[in-house]
Amino acid sequence: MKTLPHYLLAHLEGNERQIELNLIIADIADAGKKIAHEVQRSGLLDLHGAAGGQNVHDDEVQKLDEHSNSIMKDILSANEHIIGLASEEEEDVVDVSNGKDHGYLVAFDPLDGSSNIDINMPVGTIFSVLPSAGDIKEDFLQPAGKQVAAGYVLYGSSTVMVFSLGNGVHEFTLDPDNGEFVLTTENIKMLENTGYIAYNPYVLPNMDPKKAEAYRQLCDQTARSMRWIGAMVADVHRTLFKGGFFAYPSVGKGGNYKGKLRMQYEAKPLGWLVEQAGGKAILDDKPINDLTSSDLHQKVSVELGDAGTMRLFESFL
Ligand code: P6P
Repeated sequence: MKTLPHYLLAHLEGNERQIELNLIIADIADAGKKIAHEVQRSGLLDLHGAAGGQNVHDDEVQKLDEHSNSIMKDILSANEHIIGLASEEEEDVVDVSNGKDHGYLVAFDPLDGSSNIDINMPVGTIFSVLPSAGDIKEDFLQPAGKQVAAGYVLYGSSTVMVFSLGNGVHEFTLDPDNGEFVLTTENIKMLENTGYIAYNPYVLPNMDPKKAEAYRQLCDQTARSMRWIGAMVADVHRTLFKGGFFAYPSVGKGGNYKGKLRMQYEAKPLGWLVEQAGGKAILDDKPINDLTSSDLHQKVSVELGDAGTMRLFESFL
């Protein structure tokens, strides 16, 4: 079976940019291995629970959020091709350009779904890679379609890394015996009109009534089971492999609806990845690829899924 280094070398295409991107993917894989090691032992190392503080979203930061964020920052800031970092756990961009006027930007959620940690449910690291000509703050806000790579590392019953460099979506599984990521699924293509429905039913009364009705009709018309893991990275992984629908709509009172999911390092990378696998993603009710971010920590609504299920859903809007 092909290891990740073997796969990356075999797909170099001989151009400089591919080499740089492959080195970034290799570093993210290394960070994922370190985070996986901590996640597996979190209950033994007193890494459960809150770190005592809030992030920019006023979410309570878990100890493992902080730890994972440090691992990602330490490894990625040492990569000569990366000039800027953005993280759910960092209020502002982290300039690691060292005077270079071009390179790549990596936005990441170091540990998505961290409220699952203490109950041993899946969590994951999500990443998005964008090109930059030096205006780091501005270049992070580029549309999803400008991403040159995106993916995640999912810490579940096994640790898997799923990503695309724009030429197909591939899954690598961490072999605990030798510490290598091994190619386990190449060119993932989403099954259509099948799979599970995933959204938090609690939000229905607090969302746009027309969209709530579309959610209800999708459930009634498809009569499919519902799954809600509480970690977007895990729900999207299941949707990639089984087909289906994942959503987190804007919610609020009195028509003042606001998104919950983070555009930069949840919705943009995972939505783009779903589209790379033949699915469809709508962020803030717009097609994903042309949508720029308003700010680094913008929150949006997300509806994504296999192409057939999304066609049916959109017919109800
Ligand atoms: P709720 C995790 O905090 C997250 O941002 C997504 O990964 C997940 O899908 C969602 O929030 C869960 O939200 O309201 O069901 O806890």
